[in-house]
Amino acid sequence: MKDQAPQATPQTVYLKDYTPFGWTVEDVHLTFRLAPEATRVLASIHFAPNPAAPAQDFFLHGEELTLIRAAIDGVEVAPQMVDGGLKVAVPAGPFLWECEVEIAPVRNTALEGLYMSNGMYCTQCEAEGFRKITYYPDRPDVMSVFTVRIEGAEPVKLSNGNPGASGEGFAEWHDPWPKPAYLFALVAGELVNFPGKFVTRSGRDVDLNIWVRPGDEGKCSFGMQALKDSMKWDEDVYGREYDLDVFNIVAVDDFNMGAMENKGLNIFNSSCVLASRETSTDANFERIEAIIAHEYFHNWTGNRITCRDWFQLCLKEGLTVYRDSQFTSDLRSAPVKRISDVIDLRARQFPEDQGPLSHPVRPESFQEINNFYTATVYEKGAEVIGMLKLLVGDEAYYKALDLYFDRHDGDAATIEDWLKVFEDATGRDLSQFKLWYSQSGTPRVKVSETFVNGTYSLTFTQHSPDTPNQSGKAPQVIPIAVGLLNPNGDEVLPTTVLELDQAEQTFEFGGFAAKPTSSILRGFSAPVVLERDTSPQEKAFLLAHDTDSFNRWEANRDLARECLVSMILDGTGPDTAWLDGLEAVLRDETLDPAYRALMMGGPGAAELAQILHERGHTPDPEAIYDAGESLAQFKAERWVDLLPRLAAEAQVTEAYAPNAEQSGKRALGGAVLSLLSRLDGGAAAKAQYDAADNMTLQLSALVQLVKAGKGDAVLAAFYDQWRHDRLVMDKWFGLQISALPPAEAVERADALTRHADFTMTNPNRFRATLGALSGYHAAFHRKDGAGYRLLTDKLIALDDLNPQTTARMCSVFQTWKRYDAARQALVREQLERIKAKPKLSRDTDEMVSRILGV
Ligand code: B3K
Ligand code: ZN
Repeated sequence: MKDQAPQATPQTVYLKDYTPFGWTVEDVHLTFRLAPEATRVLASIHFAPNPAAPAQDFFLHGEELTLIRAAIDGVEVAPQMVDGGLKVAVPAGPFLWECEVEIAPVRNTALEGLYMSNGMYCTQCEAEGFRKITYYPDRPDVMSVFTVRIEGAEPVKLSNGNPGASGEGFAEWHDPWPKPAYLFALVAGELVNFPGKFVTRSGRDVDLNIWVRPGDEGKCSFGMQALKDSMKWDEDVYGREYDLDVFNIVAVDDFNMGAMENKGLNIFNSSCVLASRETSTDANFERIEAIIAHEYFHNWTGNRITCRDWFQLCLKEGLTVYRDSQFTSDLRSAPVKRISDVIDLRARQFPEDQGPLSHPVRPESFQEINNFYTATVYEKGAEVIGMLKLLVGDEAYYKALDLYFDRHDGDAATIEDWLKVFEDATGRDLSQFKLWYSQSGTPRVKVSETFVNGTYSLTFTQHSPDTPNQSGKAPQVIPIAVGLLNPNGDEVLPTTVLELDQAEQTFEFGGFAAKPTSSILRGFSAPVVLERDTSPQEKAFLLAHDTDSFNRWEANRDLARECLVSMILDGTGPDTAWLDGLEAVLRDETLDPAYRALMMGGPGAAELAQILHERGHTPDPEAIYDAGESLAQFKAERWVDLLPRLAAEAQVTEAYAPNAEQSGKRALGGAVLSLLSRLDGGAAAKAQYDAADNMTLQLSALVQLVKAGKGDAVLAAFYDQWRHDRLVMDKWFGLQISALPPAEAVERADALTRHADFTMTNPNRFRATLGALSGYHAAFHRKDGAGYRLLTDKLIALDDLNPQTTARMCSVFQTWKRYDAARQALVREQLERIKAKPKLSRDTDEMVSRILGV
């Protein structure tokens, strides 16, 4: 029997339609006979009727599989091939399903299911990739114990759980923890390991390994330490221990995302685990540490407790992002982490929430679930947990978490289950809070103040604008952290959390001799847009005095934003009062250099475009770019005395370490260098480049040299130095696009896509090149549409190879309606060109349709 399972036709799936699967899976035995063109997968699965489910046909998912043989209780059967899988008549009681399929990993460029990367076999099954490996009920609420046998000549053969027997040409693995199929993993190839050990607090010895291609062993020690730190942190803070004898991490070059939390066998994009001083920047190190922690933390929040269905994705992702942010805050600097997270939220989640792709943290329908691994589900999902913790307090939060782990260990759970543990642990009614999961869009909070007879009042109103498929939203519970300062700058009301739960509400604070100044939404206590009419003097006062480090930074950002907006709209010069206030902060050596580096940054071009649009103006990308350039030039000239002083402070004299302290100094140094290079024609950058013994300094110098028009020789030298290293070459591809003037960047990106080292099949290289273009506001939105056209050409070509990465990158068009009619027409033309592509993938089709609003 040879039957090719057809591709599933697109259909919309709804949260409200959830129905349990009609059978439970008692155990799964899989045998893989590896061959690049023709891998055989033999499955042997015991099913039993699920008494909790309604009657239904026996259906197994399967896509792009060639069925060789199927049998029930040892008798060969001929299943009916249907859309997205197969159906077959089964006995009324328990039965054994056996099936053999053939797949071709070497031809799998979508990087979903079993595929090959540089000769290595690897898998990616979340969300719905397991159905490309064998026929199976590929849904997260079907959990089972897996035993795997891998046959092949590859020296290293890995799967989930603990190792079993192995010998010439085979290796066996057994995972005792029931899991959904999306957590299945297999890796086989010529790999070497960087080993480590961890002893859990109850005394279990765990063998740790980072598996890499020969030659990369020297880039594993940082990741190994991050893993050990994560294991310890989860024990100390959440009381969670690891539960297997081994924990394996594998680095893979071709991967659609950062990493994947498969049980006991995490698979990582090599860019998110390999690190060395020479090849990785400080930012790379910090990201690697956070991603290793994130995937490790999923062992409890995701694996031991998983999701009932994919609508509940934020249950594991929002919580795990929240946990990894806590980890980074504890290991590094909490204020710097908070500010960085908010910058990221505003850059990635706000545009999503305020545009055609807006969806609730728990979406209610989808066509392709891979399109919903979004900043809303992840980052806003984490913000929702942060708000919950603020509302119930730390002690109640950890009590609720203990209850969650006790009550739901081994479950496929829902947001209702999650909120119920908080209700049970605290006695609070969370029905209104639950709106954060179902209402999309960014709430807008307006605040006004009065001061009468010593009583200071703050009146808040909240409003959530309409979003696709949602209008007339109800007021949400919004925790607003507030502090008050007296005219001397002393704090007269320490941070207090106000609970805004009505459309309009007033809070009073009595007993003041003089009108205090309020610091509102401290620590960015809720993911909202705060609208407040305040004077520049009041902002300057907060910049000088606020005791909340986030709001001090925020005051500066607001002043920078207003300065840039008037430069863009009115052609005024920079606000010198603000710059003097900022200079005083920058000169304050008691402040962390990393914090001061953040103060030196302002709102980016895309954020300014959004603000202009909100205020009823049509953003002009060229004017935004020019204002940014002239402000930077003005700062450089005004701070001619300050810059050398800061540069001296930023010097690191000890041996390189990617810790918070040193990285903060180098971040400050980088910000200073970008201004200095405007004055010295790149001389300091050249000196830094020549002396650099680490990638952070080498790269920041190279960027400035390219900006100063002195990059060509250095770019060539950099290429010769690093052409053997794919991850460093990704930086080389990206930086020369983003550091060139907008007029040259599109042509450079185009030329780079024809470079011998460019490849469409490696997502990192594609993202490094086309992502640099689409992230460069003035270049991407060039008036002649060249940026839109180049990206579209490449997306159309990529869709046949890798739908997931194509669809994800389409989201750069989500803001198109902010721009002028001519630009909108140019974008529409490109979106329609993608829509018209023959055999457009389900992933890309859904994204483009949503962006177009059709
Ligand atoms: N859970 C994976 C993401 C899977 C994405 C599938 N398109 C990594 C993570 O969030 O940890
Ligand atoms: Zn995750």
